[in-house]
Amino acid sequence: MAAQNDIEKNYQQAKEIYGELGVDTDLVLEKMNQVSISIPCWQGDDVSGFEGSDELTGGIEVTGNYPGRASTPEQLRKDLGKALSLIPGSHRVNLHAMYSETGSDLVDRNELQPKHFDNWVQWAKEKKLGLDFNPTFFSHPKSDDGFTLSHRDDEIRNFWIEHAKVCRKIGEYMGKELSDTCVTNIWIPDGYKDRPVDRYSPRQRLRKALDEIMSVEIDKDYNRDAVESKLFGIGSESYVVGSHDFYTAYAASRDVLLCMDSGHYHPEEHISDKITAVIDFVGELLLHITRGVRWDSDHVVSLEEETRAILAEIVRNDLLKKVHIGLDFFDATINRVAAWVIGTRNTQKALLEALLEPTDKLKAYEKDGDYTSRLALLEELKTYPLGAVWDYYCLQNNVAVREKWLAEIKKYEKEELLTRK
Ligand code: RNT
Ligand code: ZN
Repeated sequence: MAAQNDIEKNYQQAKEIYGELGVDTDLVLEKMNQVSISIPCWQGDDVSGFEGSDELTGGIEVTGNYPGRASTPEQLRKDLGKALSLIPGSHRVNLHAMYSETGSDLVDRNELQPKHFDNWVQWAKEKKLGLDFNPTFFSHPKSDDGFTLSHRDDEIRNFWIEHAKVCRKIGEYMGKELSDTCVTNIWIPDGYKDRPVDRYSPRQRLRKALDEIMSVEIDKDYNRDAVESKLFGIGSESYVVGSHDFYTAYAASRDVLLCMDSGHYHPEEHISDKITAVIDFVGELLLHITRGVRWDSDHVVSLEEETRAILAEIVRNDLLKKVHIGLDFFDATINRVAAWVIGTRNTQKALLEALLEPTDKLKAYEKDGDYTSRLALLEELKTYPLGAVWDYYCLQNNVAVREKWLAEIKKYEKEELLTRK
């Protein structure tokens, strides 16, 4: 493993190499520290939550039974803390309503209050983290038939409307307490396995339900709302009420963010191309960066073509303030703490690569119609010393360089995870 001296030496060399292209690597590393990534708490416990439910519903699926799953709030926070200590920069944790802590009280989701998330908020304060939030519209008896906010039954639909309303208040509370705007994201599983005859009424009900939810006054400095679209789920293969067109139109016509999950599209359809298509109409975006393998499988984010393309789009178009970068994966076949570290560090590497790009130069080639130079430089850049800058960034932030973090995870696995029943 490279010694500190080597890392610094390699960085100096890389600095010169990028410098020749007019890229200031020191400045890039300052920018790196200003970008926080929203890390999904649900990777730590296979989307189980603390309500005692033992079944994950809603058409999403976690496979694997790697030992050490967090089953208490303390364990989940401890695991998150471990992961965060191996990720450079300061970040955010994304919570779901099912991660409430209600003590011995049985509190249904329509009655949740900010106090049920106080432990999370105190922990986030200590760790200097932001929090994001999601109402949970699955793994609950009232979502068993596959419909929530678009349910034809008023009572059930109203239950879920109430749930979303209290969640926006909780998001506002989190944002206020942490002086850091919380993004509260609505994703519902509603849809049909087989071809419906009436595709319209559920969408009309969903639109009205959302309007009612959003009519509750919220301080936008503390909470912003997002709606997440989807193509299909398990059990909703033929029709999803909250489809891409539905939510794009909804977000564009309301003061609400659009959430695009990179696993929610046709395999050849990419959200990297969608960012600039919608941003001027929706104002701000939330991303759920994930890796779909053949389907919406929520594999851990990899440093692959689409991840790099997404981050490049954000940086090239100066959209870091308008695009909230969140991750969404849950894999139970590998160490769950390592999964957070791998997925987040990969997203950061893609961000770093994007920030190190001499975009002005490339744009000038494009403007001049010199597509040869554009392609030549884009391809040469792929073997530029990104790794040397990344290593130095980790060193600067006092986190393990290269795969050194893995030894810490193995130790944590032995001392903590494997002792869990
Ligand atoms: C489901 C959505 C949603 C969930 C989380 C747990 O398809 O992607 O974002 O993954 O809310
Ligand atoms: Zn998602």
